[in-house]
Amino acid sequence: VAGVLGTQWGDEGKGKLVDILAQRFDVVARCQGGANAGHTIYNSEGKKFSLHLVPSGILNENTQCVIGNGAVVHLPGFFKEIDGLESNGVSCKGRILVSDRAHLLFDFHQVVDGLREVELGNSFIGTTKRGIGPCYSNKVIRNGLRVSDLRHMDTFGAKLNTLLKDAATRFKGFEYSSKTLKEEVEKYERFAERLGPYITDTVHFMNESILQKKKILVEGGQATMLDIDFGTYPFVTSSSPSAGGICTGLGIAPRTLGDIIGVVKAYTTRVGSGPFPTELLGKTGDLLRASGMEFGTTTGRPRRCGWLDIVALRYCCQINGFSSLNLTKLDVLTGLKEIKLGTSYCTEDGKAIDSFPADLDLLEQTKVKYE
Ligand code: 2SA
Ligand code: MG
Repeated sequence: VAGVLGTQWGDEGKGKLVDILAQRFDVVARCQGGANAGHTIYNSEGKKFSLHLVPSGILNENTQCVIGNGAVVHLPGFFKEIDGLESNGVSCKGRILVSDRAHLLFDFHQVVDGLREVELGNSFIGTTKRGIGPCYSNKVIRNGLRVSDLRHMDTFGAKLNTLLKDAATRFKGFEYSSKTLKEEVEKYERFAERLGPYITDTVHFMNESILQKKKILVEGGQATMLDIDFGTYPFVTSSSPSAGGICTGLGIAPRTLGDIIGVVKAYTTRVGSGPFPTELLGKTGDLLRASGMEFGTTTGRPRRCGWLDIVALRYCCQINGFSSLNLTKLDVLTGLKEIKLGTSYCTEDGKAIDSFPADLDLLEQTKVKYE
């Protein structure tokens, strides 16, 4: 089992690497996140594809794709993505397995995501508003619905009703009526039927594939600096995009893991709020954004740009134990007279900071030393 993981704040170019490597793998799997990921890839004919939940391996016709238990699945979006792929000649039938343990992400999660952001005012997180946080919240508080619940449509409505009522109690702006519930349940009855052939015990599938010596590639979404545990909390996503997430998100043992490749962009970008020690706010930042085409795949948002942060990268290497790094977008730096690397941090009064700080106040005041 090999993995491709993001080492910064996402958008390092993981999708492109996965697409290239997929030709040598039998299985490509997602272990975390949902449609907040955005992977832009071009096929051999130069056609552009923007993938969100479907693993990038889908463009390679011999690859089997898995959406693991650690991922969250928004079915309307999933089917839209599949329809888009199929209408562009990419066959998905029988090639995507969706874990029966994965949690379902509903439209209402997206609404709640937006309401939470408004409520946060100036300290908003800058989420993709894809409902990721609210869906994982339900998972962790243990009242979420999973793909396997689609096999029990008789109790589905009552469970969903609890979630909708909770949201209506919690948020003033949340509109809810028995009509919305009824429509939603009817929609999911249709989805249940359509998803049927995709639903799989992927834990069993993954472990059988390992026994059969199939080659498996795990495609990370987001990145370690957005990890719920290791990232710049609370300005993070709600899943584990680090190496540990491969095991928990697919149900495979640590000792089955082989090469873990960290993808690192030759400079740094970040979308959304939160600390970014090497951020460039002036002309150089604008230049990187323009020549690197740094706009979100999912939301189209302009990305914040800055120099490569070696302190954060070192921290990320400790957590993931990469066997190699894939340096991307080096060409974007073409023409710059000076290219800087942030190699150490210190406090405002010059005291060295040895490791990547958990404390956001400290991080905000951090001075970066460049080479
Ligand atoms: P969320 O929606 O709850 O996961 O947002 C929480 C934080 O995680 C960041 N995040 C991302 N950062 C970069 N790329 C992501 N995917 C898309 C892309 C983003 C887009 O590949 O371009 O299109 O805007 C991604 N997904 C989540 C997010 O910005 C918040 O900081
Ligand atoms: Mg991306």
